[in-house]
Amino acid sequence: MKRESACCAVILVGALAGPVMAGVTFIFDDTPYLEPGDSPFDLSGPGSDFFLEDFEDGLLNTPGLLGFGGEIRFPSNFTDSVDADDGLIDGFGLDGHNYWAFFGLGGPVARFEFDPKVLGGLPRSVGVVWTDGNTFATTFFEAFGPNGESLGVTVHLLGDDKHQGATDEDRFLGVTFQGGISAIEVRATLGRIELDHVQYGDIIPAPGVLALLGLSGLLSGRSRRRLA
Ligand SMILES: [Ca+2]
Ligand SMILES: [Ca+2]
Ligand SMILES: [Ca+2]
Ligand SMILES: [Ca+2]
Repeated sequence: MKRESACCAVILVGALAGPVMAGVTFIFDDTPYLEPGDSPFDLSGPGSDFFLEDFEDGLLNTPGLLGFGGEIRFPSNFTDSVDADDGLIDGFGLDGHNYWAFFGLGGPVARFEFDPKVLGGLPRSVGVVWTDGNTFATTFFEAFGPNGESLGVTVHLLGDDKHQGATDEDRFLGVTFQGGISAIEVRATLGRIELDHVQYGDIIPAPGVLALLGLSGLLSGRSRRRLA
């Protein structure tokens, strides 16, 4: 189901864990995300500038994306990729790849940052798919603005007791902000986190980047899509 961003701080399903910056919209769709078509964003339409990192090449390598707190998980009996990535929507993601955040002090933290020098600005729409975690964990999704300021946090109870690639509990976590998003984090209170389909686009030129690199050429790559 496609959804357009609203004008103000709204979370469609779930709960806000604190104040939300004006103009920020958090998006949580409490239905399974099984393929790119389940994204609320226009990932592949004409003029779309979205990038989609699905990790299926074994690399985190879409332009301007940096990952922290985990590593890529390759196909195994416990890998939990987005269902369609192995070529078949069959209720399992064992044969795909994802990003696996380790246990740390206070729980696992997966962080993705967006490089304005590479992107020519910052994405105004960002999402990620949660594919597995501890049954009893509380999960937090936080977004950060152009100066690293928190745009808000949402809290979710997502885990079930299946840890062998089942996909019916996979959920999209997203955010939009017209001022630009510099990073997102997914945290949990227990266990590990498996994530997939980091997606970002609707780039807004960052004034600081323009000043640094100059106007010429920065916007030339806006009409692009990458599936890496
Ligand atoms: Ca599958
Ligand atoms: Ca994948
Ligand atoms: Ca799953
Ligand atoms: Ca990749």
